[in-house]
Amino acid sequence: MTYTLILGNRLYFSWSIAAYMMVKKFDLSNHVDIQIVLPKEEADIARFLKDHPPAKTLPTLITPDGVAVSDSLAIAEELSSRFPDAKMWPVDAKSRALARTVAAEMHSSFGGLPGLCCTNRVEGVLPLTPDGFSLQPLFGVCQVQ
Ligand SMILES: N[C@@H](CCC(=O)N[C@@H](CS)C(=O)NCC(=O)O)C(=O)O
Repeated sequence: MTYTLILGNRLYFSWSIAAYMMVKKFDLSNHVDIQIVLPKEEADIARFLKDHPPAKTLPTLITPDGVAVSDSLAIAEELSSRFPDAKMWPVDAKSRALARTVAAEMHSSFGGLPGLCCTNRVEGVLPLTPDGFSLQPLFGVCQVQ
């Protein structure tokens, strides 16, 4: 059973880097084929993905049963359900609850962050201003745990 993970260029596409790191960190490379979109296709990603509705963004995971999962948190949840041995979420219930909180918060609450701190692994990362985005309390709780 092979999954296909379609990614943008990992030098610039932060959402794609996140999905790529999931596959590497949890040792899923034997199950997940990585396909990188070519630069000439980056301008119209929705068109590139037209054969995989409802996907319109990268990363997109195509499951062996043909479902296009096209949101990085949904990809994380789907891989976690399908590969329980990988233990993508912490096993301990309290740690898992916190991990889910932080992942969901990061995913839904900081929409301006990618625009302010563009990912560019060629030229480097721009300075982060965590206070402006109230990231500090979130990270603080994680450090205490
Ligand atoms: N919520 C999505 C966001 C993904 C996203 O916005 N991807 C951008 C590239 S970094 C994209 O594919 N944009 C193409 C478009 O909007 O046409 C996720 O978590 O994966």
